[in-house]
Amino acid sequence: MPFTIDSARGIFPGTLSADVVPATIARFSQLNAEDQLALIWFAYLEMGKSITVAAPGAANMQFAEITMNEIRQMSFQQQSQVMCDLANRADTPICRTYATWSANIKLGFWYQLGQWMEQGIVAPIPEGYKLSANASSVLQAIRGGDPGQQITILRNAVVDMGYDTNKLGGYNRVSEPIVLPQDVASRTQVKIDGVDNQTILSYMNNLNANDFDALIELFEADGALQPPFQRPIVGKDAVYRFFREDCQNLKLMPEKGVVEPAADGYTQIKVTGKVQTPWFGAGVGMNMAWRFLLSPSNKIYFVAIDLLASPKELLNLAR
Ligand code: 45D
Repeated sequence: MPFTIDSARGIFPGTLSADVVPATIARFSQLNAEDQLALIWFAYLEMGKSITVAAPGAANMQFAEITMNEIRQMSFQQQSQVMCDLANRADTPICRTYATWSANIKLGFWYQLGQWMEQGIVAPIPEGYKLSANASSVLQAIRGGDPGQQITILRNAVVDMGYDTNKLGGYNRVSEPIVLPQDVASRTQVKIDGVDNQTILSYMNNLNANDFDALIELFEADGALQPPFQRPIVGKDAVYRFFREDCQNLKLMPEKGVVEPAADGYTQIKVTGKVQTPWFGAGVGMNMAWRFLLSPSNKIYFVAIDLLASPKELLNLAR
């Protein structure tokens, strides 16, 4: 084996990812809970002026419903406490429940809370709340990101809240219902300038069609996928679960790429283009790169998905 997952992570080292995302999240997590909540509220309001977030479907909200209703019945003071607990990653029943939810359920939960805050059903951020100097400077950093970077910062902030899953012990993961794959006749096929490798094209087309059964067969048994700003997810079972839990209804719009031979019959392929999330649809096109390492049997041994630092990076296909 010429590669390990660890060495594969280093292919196309010149790829510049959006450092603003982890840097901002690190600073955000140092703030106190009140500042965190107020900051997200202000960031969310500002973003809402230029992009609209789609309401989650009822089927996706059913798992958060019991908790949502519980919160709805509480006094303002109790509601504020729940939100602070989530930001503090406290050990409470609600923080434990929250920890079992997939990213999209967590986002749907906050989406609903945000609506209720606007409607006066849930405790608002106190009128005239003044962010600390540090929090203002984190908000300023968020403003400096492009829309794709901004929504990724918000998403990561939400995903990090609640009780630590590592401390939960065994638990049942809760995610949205699985949608059926799109029927074959109505699928669109991507075209990638510079790439005609079938595995790569099938990867994009199957993910776009929510066809996770076909998609996972493109991977080596010990293959891995590295989502933006995360550690690799290793092995077919774990990657398959990730696809089903976190990757429905994405729209991948790859544009161009480069194919190069690597050691011992492996092939490295870098593709750049845009990705849309169902939360914002065509309103936000995230600038992305995929860095694939294919085995000699043309299966995916490794793929890293990066959120790019700037649109200029879409043109960077250098090795
Ligand atoms: O705390 O090839 C309030 C993979 C205030 C798969 C609030 C992929 C208080 C393989 C406003 C109420 C998945 C890796 C909070 C590709 C408070 C693959 C609420 C990539 C929290 C391409 C805030 C996919 C709210 C990608 C409601 C890159 C915030 C997907 C809502 C990226 C924020 C998806 C939302 C992203 C953010 C989605 C809805 C970045 C959604 C972001």
